[in-house]
This record gives sequence, C-alpha cells and structure tokens, in this order.
Amino acid sequence: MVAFSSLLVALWVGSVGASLLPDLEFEWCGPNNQATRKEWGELTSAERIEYTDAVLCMQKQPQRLPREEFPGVRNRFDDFVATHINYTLNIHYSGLFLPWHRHFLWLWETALQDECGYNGQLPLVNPSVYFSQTDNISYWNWPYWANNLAASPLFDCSASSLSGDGEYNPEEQSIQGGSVTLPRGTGGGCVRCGPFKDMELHLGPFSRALTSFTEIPAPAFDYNPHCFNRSLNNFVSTNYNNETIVDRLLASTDIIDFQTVMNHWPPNAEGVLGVHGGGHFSIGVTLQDLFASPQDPAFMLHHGMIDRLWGQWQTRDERRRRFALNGTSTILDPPGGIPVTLDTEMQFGVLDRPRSIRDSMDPTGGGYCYSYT
Ligand SMILES: *[C@@H]1O[C@H](CO)[C@@H](O)[C@H](O)[C@H]1NC(C)=O
Ligand SMILES: *[C@@H]1O[C@H](CO)[C@@H](O)[C@H](O)[C@H]1NC(C)=O
Ligand SMILES: *[C@@H]1O[C@H](CO)[C@@H](O)[C@H](O)[C@H]1NC(C)=O
Ligand SMILES: *[C@@H]1O[C@H](CO)[C@@H](O)[C@H](O)[C@H]1NC(C)=O
Ligand SMILES: *[C@@H]1O[C@H](CO)[C@@H](O)[C@H](O)[C@H]1NC(C)=O
Ligand SMILES: [Cu+2]
Repeated sequence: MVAFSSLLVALWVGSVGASLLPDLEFEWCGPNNQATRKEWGELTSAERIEYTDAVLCMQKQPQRLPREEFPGVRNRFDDFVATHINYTLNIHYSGLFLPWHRHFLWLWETALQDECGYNGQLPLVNPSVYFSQTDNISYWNWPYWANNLAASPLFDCSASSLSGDGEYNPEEQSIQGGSVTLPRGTGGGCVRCGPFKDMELHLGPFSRALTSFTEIPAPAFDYNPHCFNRSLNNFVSTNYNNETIVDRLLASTDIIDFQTVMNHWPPNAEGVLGVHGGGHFSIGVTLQDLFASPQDPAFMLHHGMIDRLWGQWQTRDERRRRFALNGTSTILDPPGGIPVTLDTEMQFGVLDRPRSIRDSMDPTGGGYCYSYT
C-alpha cells in the first residue's frame, strides 16, 4: 500500500511540476529512460523483497479469466499461469519460443507495476506513448550459482530469496532421458521457508510423460490445490548451465544453432536438456512442469536470463540476427507446421491483444525499453 500512496503523491507532484512534461513527452527509448534488469545478486535485500512482495501481491489480486471456465484460476498470478498452459503446445521447442516469452516477461513486469505498485516509480512518460515503463524485473545468471544453488541469494531460503529447496522427499527418483541419467536433487517435497513458504498452487501438475502434443492434457485448468515443490540439483546446474555452455550459446552462428544450444545440447545426442531445460530441471518439480512452471517464482528470472542471452546474441550482429527466426507455431516443429514470420501474430489470451513477432524482436524497440546488466 505504501507503493500506491507514493505513486499518487508522485502523480500529484508531476501535475504541479508541469514544466517537466514537454521534455519527457517525446522521449523515445534511450539510455535515460531504459529500465535495467539486474541479476538477483546485484539487487539490494530491500529491492529483492520489493519484488517478492509484488509477486505475493499478484496472488491477492482478482483473476480476469472466468472462474466457471477456469476453476483452477484463483487470482491474477494464476491468469499468467493459465495463459502459459493454454499456449504451451505452441510456444515451446518452436519458432515462437523466444519472442513469446520475451513479451510474456514484459507483460508480467508491467502488471507488477500497474497492479501491484512494483518499484513505485513515477510514470515519467506520456501515457499515450505505447509500451513505456520504467520498472524492471530481475534475472538469474545461471553460471554464477551453478555449483551451489542452495547457497545462492536466489535459493538460500532467506527473507530476501525466492525461497529455497523443498523438504527432503525420500521417494524422489532420478530422471532418465535417453542414455542420460539425471540424479535426483536434494529436496523433492514442499517448500517450507522464505517468502514463498507454504505457498499453495492451484494449477497442474502435468505429467512429464506426454505421449501426444495435440491438446492440453489433464488437469488442464482444473482446481488442484497442492504445495510448491522444489528439489535443487547442482548436478544439473553444473552440467547444463555452466559458463562454457553459455559462451557456446553466444557463439552460435545462426538462429538454428542458437535454438539448438538453447533447447537441446549436445546436438544429435540423447541429452535432452539445453540451457533452457537445464534451468528448469535444476530447481525441480514445480519449475520442471512444461505447462504450469510459471507457478515457481523463479520462472520469470530464468526466462529473464534466456531473454538476456538472446538479446546479447542479436546485438552482436544486428544485420543478420536482429530479425532472425526459425521454426513453426507448433511444439517440436512438426512437418507441416506453419513457419513463423515477422508477421505471425502471437496470442496472449486475457493478458494482451495479439502481437506480431516483429514487435518482440528488440528490447529497445517495438515499444520495449529495457536492457540487462
Ligand atoms: C531499475 O532500472 C533503473 C534504471 O536503470 C535503475 O535506476 C534502478 O535501480 C532499477 N531498479 C531495480 C530494482 O533494479
Ligand atoms: C513433489 O514432487 C515429487 C515428484 O513429482 C512427488 O513425488 C512428491 O509427491 C511431491 N511432493 C509433494 C509434497 O507434493
Ligand atoms: C558444461 O556444460 C556442457 C554442456 O552441457 C557440458 O558438456 C560440460 O561438460 C560442462 N562442463 C563442466 C565443467 O561441467
Ligand atoms: C528453419 O531452418 C530449416 C533448416 O535450415 C529450414 O528448412 C526451414 O525452412 C527454416 N524455417 C523457417 C521458418 O525459417
Ligand atoms: C486459449 O487460446 C485460445 C486461442 O488463442 C483463446 O481463444 C483462449 O481465450 C485462450 N484461453 C486462455 C485461458 O488463455
Ligand atoms: Cu514457457
């Protein structure tokens, strides 16, 4: 509530200090109005708590999806989860993956600010300027913490973390993917500490053993209250999210190569995890869920890192990479899938009107205005 009242004061001061307006009205995205998305470890404790408070606030805001049709959607946070579930079979392992998640992050950042007073910042820009925001979410730089997730500022379970490991669950099994075995993590049960202690999730879980990718499987949008489950796994983080592989990702020669290292590494072998999958599997059960993973608050920070690396890679060769796309609008790019183009319209359900992929190709264009440290 503090954030809301300071916002009101700021608006009032802004209208009195009218001389401020002419300069700012026409400002476009540049170094002066660009939001900087920082690594979690770079934020002060107070800034981290501001973020987790804003996430908790979203869980107290009313949902927009109708309760009758979507019984598992109980609050505004769940609107984001349900939207991700709804489009899962289009936006993963496909040409939509990078641009769709970039816009999803931006919608989340905007909702945190507009609906939960996140950052409590003065709205500096003319509201008629589309997509202008000065707030900023954070990201998770995987290699920094890969050796010891439980000691990282993200997952150490302190008051300024994103909570930590789940309770030890003796039943948790290792995971077999082709000839690759991922040993089990250190938790496997409910998260009982930190800001998301005892959090109740409403959607999912979805089975990892999918046999068909043609429709949203059960439990779809059913209401299924269960606990927030994690199992930190340093084996996965050190083997799939280390500095070597991040450098290799950035050295990708074209978008096909980039997407391969992102989603499948090593190429043409049985290892099913790229850096994307590695991040999901290193944190465990809730974040591993292909459909309902945004229920783990680490989701947005994980995808922040993906978005950051995509942006860095694009910037290194503007001419050839800024608008490079490859793939279809269907999971795993099946033959006969519709190839994505810059004109492909991405869907966001109740979160936003459709957006063309073209508008999501540049963090400092198409209406976005942010950078990463
Ligand atoms: C958000 O970005 C602005 C502009 O770069 C920066 O001054 C501020 O510290 C950032 N806030 C957080 C919480 O990262
Ligand atoms: C956490 O997830 C594991 C693996 O799916 C499952 O066996 C376990 O029952 C879950 N624990 C809780 C408390 O939900
Ligand atoms: C880093 O990750 C890559 C890709 O998963 C893996 O092949 C390599 O063995 C890892 N390096 C170390 C030092 O763990
Ligand atoms: C993606 O790359 C493959 C392999 O080069 C190519 O056959 C396909 O046409 C490309 N798809 C798009 C949408 O660019
Ligand atoms: C799911 O996607 C369809 C097709 O875009 C859309 O009509 C529907 O509203 C979406 N539902 C949700 C929950 O986003
Ligand atoms: Cu996703």
